[in-house]
Amino acid sequence: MNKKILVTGALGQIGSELVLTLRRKWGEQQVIASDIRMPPGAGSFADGFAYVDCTNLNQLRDVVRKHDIGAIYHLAALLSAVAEEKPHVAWQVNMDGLYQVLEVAREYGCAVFFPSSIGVFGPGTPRRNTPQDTLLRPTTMYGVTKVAGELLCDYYWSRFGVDTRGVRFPGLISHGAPPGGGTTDYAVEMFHSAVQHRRYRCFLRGDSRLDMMYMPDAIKAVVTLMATPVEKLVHRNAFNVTALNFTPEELAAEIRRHIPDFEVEYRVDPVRQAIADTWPESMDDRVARAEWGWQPDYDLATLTQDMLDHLSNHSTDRTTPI
Ligand code: NAD
Ligand code: AKB
Repeated sequence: MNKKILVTGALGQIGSELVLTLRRKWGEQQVIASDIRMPPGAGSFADGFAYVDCTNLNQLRDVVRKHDIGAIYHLAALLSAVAEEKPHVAWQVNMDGLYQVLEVAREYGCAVFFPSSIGVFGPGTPRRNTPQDTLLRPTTMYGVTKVAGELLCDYYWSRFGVDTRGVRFPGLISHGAPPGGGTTDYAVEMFHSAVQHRRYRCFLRGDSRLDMMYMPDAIKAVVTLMATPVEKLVHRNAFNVTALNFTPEELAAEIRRHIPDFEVEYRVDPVRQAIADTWPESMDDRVARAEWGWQPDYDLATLTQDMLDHLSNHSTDRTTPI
């Protein structure tokens, strides 16, 4: 590969792991990480890092021209809970940002990866076995920007031939960079709190079942989809992908198999609970499996074991005990 890759929002939960994988695959010099935060200290992120605000067309153009970028993995966004707190900012970052990225991709012939979300679904969508092609009427600003984003990516492909691709991720669980303010963040927090404090105060009801995925599977999905020959893709920008689903009570029970005295208190946040209540319990991802061979590796038991192994070995206190 001669042309380089640009990752926007690269210091976030997904980007901080995706950049490392892409650099291992394509070479250190081939991947430019960018964000509106600066990377902490020296290290692999500080090399090959560019400050890029995705809402700034000139900054995007400059970095794409300077580094001869051939593909943009556009991860910069506000997540569901933060987007409900700041809907105007969410529109600017999630919609204006994507629009500028697509414009630059059109001008410079770049491919684009755009991560959509289970946030595209709403109260009218079937919550179990949620189909690939179904009603998309979300009730959150996050969901509105994700539905519009999927459509905009489709449009740039059909109208301008920009090679846009994307998936609808469920909640992602990882032990690296902390999640950025979503509804499914409870699952990540629960692991950290279990290891550090043996107790956790959960902001969702104990029986709130949601689709989830471990980060290594999410990274595998991105890399596999982007490597798929274009003629195999029909859906392009909005593939349902999932790996597992569980409730907070079920996750706590699985953690208790390793930490028997772990306790959870449920104190519901009505805003995030209302969001969770409109999201799928289990998506149907057969289209992704058929079109590009999607297949997750982790189930709840293997994810839990791996998370606890990592967190026990590198304990950092980033959570507040109840
Ligand atoms: P995150 O919140 O952890 O990271 C987002 C990054 O974007 C942050 O580092 C932030 O500094 C940066 N950013 C914010 N505004 C910016 C701007 N104007 N210009 C450039 N950078 C900016 O998010 P994430 O979890 O890594 O998610 C990445 C993408 O994947 C988002 O589009 C998100 O909606 C999507 N997604 C994530 C999940 C999940 O569970 N993490 C699930 C579904 C979809
Ligand atoms: C969020 O909760 O906002 C994200 C997502 C599922 O899109 N984790």
